Amino acid sequence: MAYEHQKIERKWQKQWERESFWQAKDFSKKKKFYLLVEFPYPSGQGLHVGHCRSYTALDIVARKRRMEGWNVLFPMGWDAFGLPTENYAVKTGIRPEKATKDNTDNFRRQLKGLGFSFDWTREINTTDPQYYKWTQWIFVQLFKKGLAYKAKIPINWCPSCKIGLANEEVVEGRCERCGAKVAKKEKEQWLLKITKYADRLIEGLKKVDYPERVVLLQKDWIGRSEGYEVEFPLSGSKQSIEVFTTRIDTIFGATYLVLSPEHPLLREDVLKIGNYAAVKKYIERAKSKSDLERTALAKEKTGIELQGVKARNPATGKEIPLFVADYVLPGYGTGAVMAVPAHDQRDYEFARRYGLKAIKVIDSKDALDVYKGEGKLINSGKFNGLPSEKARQKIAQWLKAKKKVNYRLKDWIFSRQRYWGEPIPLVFCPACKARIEAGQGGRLNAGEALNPGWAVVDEKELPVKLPPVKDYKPTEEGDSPLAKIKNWRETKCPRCGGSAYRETDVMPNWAGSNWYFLRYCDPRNNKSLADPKKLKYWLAPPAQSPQGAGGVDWYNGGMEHTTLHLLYSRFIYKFLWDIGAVPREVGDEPYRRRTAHGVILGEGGVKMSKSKGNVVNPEEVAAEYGADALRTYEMFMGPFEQMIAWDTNGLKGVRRFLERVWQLAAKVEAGNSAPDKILEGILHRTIKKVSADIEKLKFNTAVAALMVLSGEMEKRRKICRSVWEKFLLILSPFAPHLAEELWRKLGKKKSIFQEQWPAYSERAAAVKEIILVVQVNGKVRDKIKAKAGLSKEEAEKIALSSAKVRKSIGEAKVKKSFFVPDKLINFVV
Ligand code: ANZ
Ligand code: ZN
Repeated sequence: MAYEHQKIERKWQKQWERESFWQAKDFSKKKKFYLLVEFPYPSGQGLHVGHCRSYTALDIVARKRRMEGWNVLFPMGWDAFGLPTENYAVKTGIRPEKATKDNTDNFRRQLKGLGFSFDWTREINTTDPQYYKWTQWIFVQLFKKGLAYKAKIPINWCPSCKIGLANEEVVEGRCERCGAKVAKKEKEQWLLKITKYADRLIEGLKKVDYPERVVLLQKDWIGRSEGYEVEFPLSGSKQSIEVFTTRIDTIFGATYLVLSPEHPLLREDVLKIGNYAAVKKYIERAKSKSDLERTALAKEKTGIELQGVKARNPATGKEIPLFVADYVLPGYGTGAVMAVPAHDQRDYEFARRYGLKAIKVIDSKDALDVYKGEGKLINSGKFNGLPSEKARQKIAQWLKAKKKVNYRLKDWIFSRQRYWGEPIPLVFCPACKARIEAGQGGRLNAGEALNPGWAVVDEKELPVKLPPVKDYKPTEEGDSPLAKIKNWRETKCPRCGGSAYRETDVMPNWAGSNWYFLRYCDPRNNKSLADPKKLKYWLAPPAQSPQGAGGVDWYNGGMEHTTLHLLYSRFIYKFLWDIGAVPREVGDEPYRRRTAHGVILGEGGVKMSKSKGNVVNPEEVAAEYGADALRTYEMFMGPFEQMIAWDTNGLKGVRRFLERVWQLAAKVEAGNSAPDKILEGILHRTIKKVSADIEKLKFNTAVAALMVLSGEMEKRRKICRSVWEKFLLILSPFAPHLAEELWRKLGKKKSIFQEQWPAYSERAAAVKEIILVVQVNGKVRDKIKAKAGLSKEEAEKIALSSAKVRKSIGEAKVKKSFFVPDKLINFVV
């Protein structure tokens, strides 16, 4: 009988769904386990093989956990707000709601066709008003606590499309659609004070189980840096320049100062700069460069001296020149640096180019141009001889410098001037603003005090729904198309009842994915974002959690989301925990364990892309080779965490493996017979390996072990039933449909997924019998069962104990013997 994957797969998918096998049960007495995969953006292209890698991996864990007796939550939903759908609407006029519905229908059908065991009763969609009501509610809480504020900041602006661009729409400094050079434009934006949580976001990393590289990425992104702020007085002026430095121990080597082009002292010519016109021109040019272009180490450093202005180094008392240079950024520290060319690479390059002096102030054994390390001070007056650490304290004390902690992390820009996002639920009232500014505003919450005139929409009026529009294009000034809908924009002030208008910005992509894992715990709640009792059930730390961390038990996703998404959602979660929207007992970290899978590249190792025509469509693969073959292949293709190229030959090999498993069924003995001890030994070692490998994400070696076991079974005429059953059980998470079909062929009434995950026996696993072939002068004389791992001497002894062998040797003398471990011994006589 042929292995007809299509028939089998459809059949079991329907039956599993009918029997609601994968439904998670709130408050079940069983131990709970919450497994989460990053929910997809439902693009028009449909499912990608990369999605399948993540989903198959945790589907395997989910199936195994259920068989181990856990109550498993393994949900799925849609992160459906975003640019592609919106741009499609701009181009075609097709409503984003319609496109989203079509795309999610397609994704759901595709996912079901691959046999993932998601609990579809908990499906969520971030664009559903019943969902984004709570995304807005979270924003309202942030505002009330003073964690949201409006500020003018530069955005990427395409002067030709007249549209603000997201970072991903800027390709090499140009607009992704029209190719025009992107400019910076100042625009009012809402920001969230994630920086207030910076220390806790670092601290919390100690509690969780993340891969080392992810922990480093999180820390890097936050970029905590301890240093000092030091003042450099300007000669002949009362003004001074404040710099931020982590190396105040090098201050005797500071031979010039550098200001960022955006430094407030340069905005107008308050310093009476001799060449102000040239300086101004330089500043203008810097505006068109990105931060990355400005700070890249490889880039040539440019700058211009401020003529007629000098500063005094407070340590040496000497006059030093001032420069403006774009390698100094405005948003970091004080936007000004003391340059130490002997000990800082960028300063060194700049100094060499402009012929500036370098003074070595840290002793180093090597004669380097730039020594970046620490050491004993030289050329530093009374501080000579002190080690860097000590010198920093002493010099700071002497100069009365302020200790300062800086973060690379910036506040999070939380508005977009677009349509397809959650409307920001705020209203602006000019009358209230005037009253507040005159000190007659009455009682204000922290957000109202911080943003005079702005107030939150009454919570009873949430969600603020997206109104239908005719034209999805932003306005000429780059405002959201919502700004064009007068009767939506104009409203009543929630504080005074006067005429006011709504915020027309919407939230960024990340808003809905910040907290979605909470909603899965209670997806239809219309009284709160989720019932605290359910949150407690699903997120409470298990007894064996070492640091008491709770949250999602295991979260897998792409490496590309281990910086921003992880950071943003950890921040929002901590905030929700602080205000009590999440129960205390759960702890303030949302994900107890995080893992990340590698990207799948196209055949030959190039990136998969539509333009290269090398995109593999999982649905087509499943139709031709089977969902089970696709799943098993994606687990077998290589180490889970590594980038790996698609290889159709590999896929075909896995398909052949499954076909051979299918054929093996014919050899299974009808009744229970005494087990073949050697095969049983291999089986138990396989159970042990597969069980452990799944937990360690070593899916490729787990599949390899299954292949070895099936190869052993192939060698036999008959397969003992008990061995076969256990083999099917451990194969079932990988190739669920095939395993279920073969299981039922054994006459089983219950599904294989209602069985228990097999335990392995150390004793059985230890039995490693072999057949020792004994030859005399190359002729086989006997085959003896023996323990594996014999030494040559032991093998000789066993061989010579055989009567057949002794007879064949007779009176002759053994000249020498050859030994192949675990296989053969040959006597030469
Ligand atoms: C003098 C010095 C000597 C420095 C030396 C470094 C090494 P992190 O560690 O990233 O915090 N810096 C300060 N503000 C800057 C800005 N706005 N743009 C560019 N660079 C800036 O880096 C802190 C160091 O980066 C500071 O310490 C300052 O240079 C520079 F041997 O001061 B340092
Ligand atoms: Zn008002």
